[in-house]
Amino acid sequence: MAFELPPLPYAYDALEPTIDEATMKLHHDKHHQTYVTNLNGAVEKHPELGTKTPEELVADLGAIPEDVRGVIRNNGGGHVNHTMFWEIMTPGGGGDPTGAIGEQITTDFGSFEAFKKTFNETTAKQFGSGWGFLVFKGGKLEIVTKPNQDSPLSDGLYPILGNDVWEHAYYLKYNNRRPDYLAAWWAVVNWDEVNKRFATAKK
Ligand code: MN3
Repeated sequence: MAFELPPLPYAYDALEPTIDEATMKLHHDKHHQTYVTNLNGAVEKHPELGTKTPEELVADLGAIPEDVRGVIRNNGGGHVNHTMFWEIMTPGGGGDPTGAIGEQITTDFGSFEAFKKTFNETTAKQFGSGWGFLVFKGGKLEIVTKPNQDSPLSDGLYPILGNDVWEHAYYLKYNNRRPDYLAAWWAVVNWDEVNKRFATAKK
């Protein structure tokens, strides 16, 4: 197998009460596993793709053979997005953003509160399944939404953080209340990891 499901970096119940154990189990073990399985299925047809990282595959979809391009867009994207998602959360996370990302958020949005409001409102409006991402474009932070499992990497932009608004990410606990999930999610954000990703985005 070219690609493997990374283990969750904490226990399934570690993000309670923000994200419930049952959601984490299904989300990681079933949904993310399916993206990895389908990605491997596509790479089996074109073994040369297995020498690239999932990020490289998603960043250059034009270079992917046409017969598997859609599968890699969806499942390579799903793999990359979820791998980031587990890492940018942590038990005991949340609070105000620290370090360079904290300063940049204040510069570009005025305050953390204003940033959260814009991020939550923008992402709540994503029609159907998708993600809200924070990216760094032209020296400024920008919030973008993407449908399905599309990644900002495909636009040449590195996701600094992202929240999953597929119903599978929140429906068991929050039902149809996507804005409540978005508002609560900040309590588990791992700002150390987000700062590492911001440093990568600036390169
Ligand atoms: Mn998901």
